[in-house]
Amino acid sequence: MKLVNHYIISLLTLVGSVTQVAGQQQKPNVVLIYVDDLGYGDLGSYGATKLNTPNLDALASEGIRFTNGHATAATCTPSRYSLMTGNYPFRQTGTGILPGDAKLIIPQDKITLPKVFKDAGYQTAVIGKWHLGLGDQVDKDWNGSIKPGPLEVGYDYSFIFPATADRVPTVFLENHHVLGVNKADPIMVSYNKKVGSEPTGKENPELLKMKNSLNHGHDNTIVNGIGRIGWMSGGKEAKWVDEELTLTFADKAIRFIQDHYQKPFFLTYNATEPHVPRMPATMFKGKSGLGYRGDAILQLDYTVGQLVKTLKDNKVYENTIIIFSSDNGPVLDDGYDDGAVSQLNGHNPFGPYSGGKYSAFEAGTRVPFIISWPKMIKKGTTSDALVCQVDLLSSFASFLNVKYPKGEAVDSENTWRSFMGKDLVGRSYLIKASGTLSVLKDNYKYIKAGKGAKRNSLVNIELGNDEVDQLYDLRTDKGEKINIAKNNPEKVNELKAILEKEMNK
Ligand code: NG6
Ligand code: CA
Repeated sequence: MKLVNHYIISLLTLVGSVTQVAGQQQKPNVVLIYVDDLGYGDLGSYGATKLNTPNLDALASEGIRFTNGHATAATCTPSRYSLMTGNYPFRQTGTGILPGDAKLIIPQDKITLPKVFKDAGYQTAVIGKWHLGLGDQVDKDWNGSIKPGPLEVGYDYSFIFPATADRVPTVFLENHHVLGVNKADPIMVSYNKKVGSEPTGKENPELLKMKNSLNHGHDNTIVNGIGRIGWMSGGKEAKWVDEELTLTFADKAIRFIQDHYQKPFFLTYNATEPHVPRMPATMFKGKSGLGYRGDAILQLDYTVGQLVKTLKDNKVYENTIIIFSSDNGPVLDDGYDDGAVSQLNGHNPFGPYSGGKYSAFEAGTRVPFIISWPKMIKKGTTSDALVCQVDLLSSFASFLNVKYPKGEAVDSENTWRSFMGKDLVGRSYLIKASGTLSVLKDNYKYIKAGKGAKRNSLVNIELGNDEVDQLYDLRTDKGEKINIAKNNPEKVNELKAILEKEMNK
């Protein structure tokens, strides 16, 4: 008997070690943490001194921190469109900031970032903000099955809100359905006219717990004491409470990891911080001393810590690639009186750059960009390589040996070696879209001449537009203050030609 037991024990040990070896050879998990409106200067690892972001700084010190990492646009929808499709947003019309009732803008028959992982056998999920439209038309029944959406473009599981936290409907969707739908209290949504009889910020400003800032929108239906963009009625049990948003998303993400860590997974975690309305959980309110914007960043940092802890607890951290970036640069007053300006206290979300969200200047699109993979990436690397979110698709396709048709994801370059810190140059050039288009190459920045407003005074941001062509040398002029186009016609022509070639592709 003893001998048999011994035999069984050795057999078990053997089986254990075999699975362990197999586990080590397993493809890495990938967690993409894609945040909303976080600026280049918002993290300690990028120079912030008035805010503590220990968990995000730890990611940077355990991996690689890019100083020249970009979104393709200075607002949400176009940047997310690029991340998902591998195409610049100007290749498809209708990729600007979407209303909350928009239809899906991601083609279902083309390669997407999650499809790359799915094709490679990964389990895929998206949790958090979506803002890429849902359904095949604007007019849809929010109380029924809503598709196409994330599940039709590559995700096996989704737990999202449709657009932005300041747009109705303020509800969660799990896969095809709104959570908490009650047929007796149907949800109605409109972006044209008021629906139902719920109070609006315009008619009942006395009901607001956070005021809209002067002359800004956000004065339609009030939900949870906050005026939103768009009108909504019904769905009393379905409406979220802003203070619970992130804790809900984090809980879903943690569960997803716990339930799927035994096989490779790709998790997109689309955090809503620090986008407006900034209304963090009670435990973060007032903690940063910088108003709710700062508190929201602390909440984000805490959540990232929870995700990392879950990976570590389940012993998959070492072989998980964590990618952290933001969809566009920072803005302080984006329409609510939330203390972002009055309690800034010397914090500088823009870093050394000009502009911000909505702007063609660097702060619009140059964002924190961190990749960690403890097993493979050298700790504490800083890279100045020109990298962009649009390249994740092609780079992972190449790494995972996934093929897709030639005419798809045309702007996505395989920059895997740069992402891994092995190549410090990156792309040869990058096109960026805000109101106008710009080209970044060898630290030269060309901004196409255009008629757009120079400044958005509501949000207090320079938009980077000018009637004349602009050229900046970012090595000596990060703030894009001295236009050297006139004295450098050859450089201007070179970058202009690149832009024209790309636009006619
Ligand atoms: C703007 C909103 C802003 C924000 C933005 C989209 C007003 C005055 N401003 O129109 O608050 O929602 O759209 O942000 O309503 S993004 O990060 O999703 O692109
Ligand atoms: Ca955004």
